[in-house]
Amino acid sequence: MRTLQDSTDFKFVVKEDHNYGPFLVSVNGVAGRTEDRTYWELLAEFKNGTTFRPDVGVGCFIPFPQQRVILKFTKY
Ligand code: B12
Repeated sequence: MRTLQDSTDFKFVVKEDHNYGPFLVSVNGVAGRTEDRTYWELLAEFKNGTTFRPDVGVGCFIPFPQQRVILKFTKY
C-alpha cells in the first residue's frame, strides 16, 4: 500500500492501535466514522472469485501472488 501511495494517486491513512497495529482510517480522502458506523473493510479475493475477510488488519495481512485485495467502504 505504501509503494502504491508513493507511485500513484492512491492515498490512505492509518491510525496506530495499541493492541492490533495499524487501523485503516481513510482511503482516497474518504474516512470511516464511528458516528455513522462506517469503516474500511479488508477483503481478499482468490483467483476463483471466492472472497474472504482476513482476521488481521492491513499491517499483518500478506496476500498471495495473483490475489486481489479489496478495500470496501462499508457499515457495521
Ligand atoms: C468491534 C470490532 C470492530 C469494529 C470497531 C469499530 C467500533 N467502533 O466498534 C469494526 C467493524 C470497525 C472492526 C473492523 C475490523 N476488525 Co475488528 N474487532 C472488533 C471486536 C469485535 C471488538 C473491539 C472492541 O470494541 N473492543 C472493546 C474496546 C473498548 O477496546 P478498544 O481497544 O478501544 O477497541 C478498538 C479496537 O479493537 C479497534 N479495532 C477493531 N478491530 C480492529 C482491527 C485492527 C486490525 C485494528 C488495528 C484495530 C481494530 O476498534 C475498537 C473501537 O475503537 C474485536 C474482537 C474482540 N472481541 O476484541 C475485533 C478485532 C479487534 N477485529 C479484528 C479485525 C481483523 C478487524 C478487521 C481488520 C477485519 C477486516 N478484514 O476488515 C477490520 C479493521 C479494518 C481496518 N479498517 O483497518 C481482529 C484483529 C486481529 C488481529 N490480530 O489483528 C479482532 C481481534 C477480531 C478477530 N479475532 O478476528 N472491528
